[in-house]
Amino acid sequence: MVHPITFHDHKPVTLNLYDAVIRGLSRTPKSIPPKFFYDERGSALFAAICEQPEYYPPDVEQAMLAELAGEIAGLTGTGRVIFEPGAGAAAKIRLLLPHLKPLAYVPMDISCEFLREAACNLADTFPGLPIHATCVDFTHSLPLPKTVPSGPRLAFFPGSSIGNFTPASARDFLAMVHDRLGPDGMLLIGVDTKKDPDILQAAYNDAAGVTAAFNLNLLRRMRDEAGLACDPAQFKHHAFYNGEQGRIEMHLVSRRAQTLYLHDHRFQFCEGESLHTENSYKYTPQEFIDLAASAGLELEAHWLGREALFALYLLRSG
Ligand code: AVJ
Repeated sequence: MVHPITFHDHKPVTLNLYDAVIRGLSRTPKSIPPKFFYDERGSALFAAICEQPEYYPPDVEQAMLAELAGEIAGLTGTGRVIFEPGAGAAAKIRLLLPHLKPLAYVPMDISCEFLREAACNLADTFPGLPIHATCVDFTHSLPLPKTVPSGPRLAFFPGSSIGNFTPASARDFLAMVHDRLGPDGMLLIGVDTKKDPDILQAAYNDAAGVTAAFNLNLLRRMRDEAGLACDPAQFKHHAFYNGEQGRIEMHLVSRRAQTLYLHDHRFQFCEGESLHTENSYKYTPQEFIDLAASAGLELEAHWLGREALFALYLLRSG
């Protein structure tokens, strides 16, 4: 069967990791953007995190999407062009496709081979759906291929990926989405809620250690792809809820004083010093509705999942 897939590679990462390592390790405190988690192995590890019992978001969100798909389609109508920044395995869109009957689907992801695989698998289940897989760093741009048909657009941004941005950059990102939506556009976005810190804490410290492996994979990548001389075993995973900032923070903490070398650069770590790898902001419904409004997106509807663990918002570009 001929699959109607086109693939557009904007070469998102290879050029940037080396620079990001040098810049990130030179800063105080040391930090590196979470998008570098997602090489093929990192994307697979993230998929494994989503299977962990402590990591509730995928479960709760998928149950919501399955239950609400018809209602959502009633509000969006059918025949839109759907684009999904950070589509990953493109699992969640499957729940919506039979109801939303889009003109085309544009999955966007930084992990090219992972994206290619996901697009092929999707095409097997939904033959006849035009898929325009776009490999891109969505924090920089949201390029829709020229071959995408014209029609009203729907952005789909599930999984609380928005939580990786600081609130100020989240607003900039939402404004960029707003821009891409054009007239009559809509955004369906999944956002993690504020809740009992113990539940949050457990979600990022699963007993099987998959989140720790995901975090430590970044060091392996910095070593193998950027050439940083380091031993991942000399760092440990640390994740906690920062209540003042309303965010989970993930860090890689140095087990001892050590110096890491990269060509002419040297980076010193004290014992216990951390490399900050991720923020995951949590929002009350009112906080998120206000944030969306500040980017010009008006609330159409919103829903809370089981025990208010997760929220879905349908917004209009207005
Ligand atoms: C993909 C950003 C939503 O913040 O929960 C999961 C990534 N990191 N466990 C999140 C993640 C550690 C995830 N997001």
